[in-house]
Amino acid sequence: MSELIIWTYDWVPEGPRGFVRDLRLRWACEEADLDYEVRTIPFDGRETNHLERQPFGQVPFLNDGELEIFESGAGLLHLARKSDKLMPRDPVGEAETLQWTIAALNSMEMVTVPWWFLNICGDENNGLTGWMGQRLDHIEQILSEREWLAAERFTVADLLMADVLRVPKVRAFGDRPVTEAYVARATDRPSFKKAQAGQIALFEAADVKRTG
Ligand SMILES: N[C@@H](CCC(=O)N[C@@H](CS)C(=O)NCC(=O)O)C(=O)O
Repeated sequence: MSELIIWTYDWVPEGPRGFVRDLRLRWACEEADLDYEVRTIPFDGRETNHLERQPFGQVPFLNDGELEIFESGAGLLHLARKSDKLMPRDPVGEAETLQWTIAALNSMEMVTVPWWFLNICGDENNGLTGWMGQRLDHIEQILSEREWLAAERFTVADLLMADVLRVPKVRAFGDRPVTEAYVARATDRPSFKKAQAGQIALFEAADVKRTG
């Protein structure tokens, strides 16, 4: 049995397949050659059926032996401590990786997710549009000067930033070729493809069970 267990829903509708955040943890384990299992909790009743494991009723969460951890960012940093493939061990490389990991969550995703949500709700005057454009312009500039965000190589910070930026509506928001190439570079990695295929296969198999 693997020590590392990644938890996700047992099924999701087609739309989010390939984007559910357990993919971040799968991708990290694939990058770092860490052995892991995926287990599921019921999608139906998700608001309350696992609050003792994820206080907001969301996924993913992670077990590492006796240790339990929720929030995909926390899970990623936990995994990054196990392998220098995800985070360098020198103080400068590590600090750069940490800062860009937090930036992906707290400067980028904290804008992209609310913007995306208003967008899919059909808000024609999405008040976050200017803010969203500024953030994406900044990252376009940063990426025009470097291939990867930290330590001059792929790290967990890129895994997270690319996962935030690869959302189709975010990708389609304006023409930013450098960011587009960055997302393509990251998602072209075999570890991403394997992680994504694994997630999609799980949810497809669940379709069969749901429909009998
Ligand atoms: N900040 C959380 C967000 C988790 C999250 O949004 N999970 C989605 C799936 S990708 C979810 O569980 N959505 C169901 C819900 O919010 O009810 C993390 O990064 O782990």
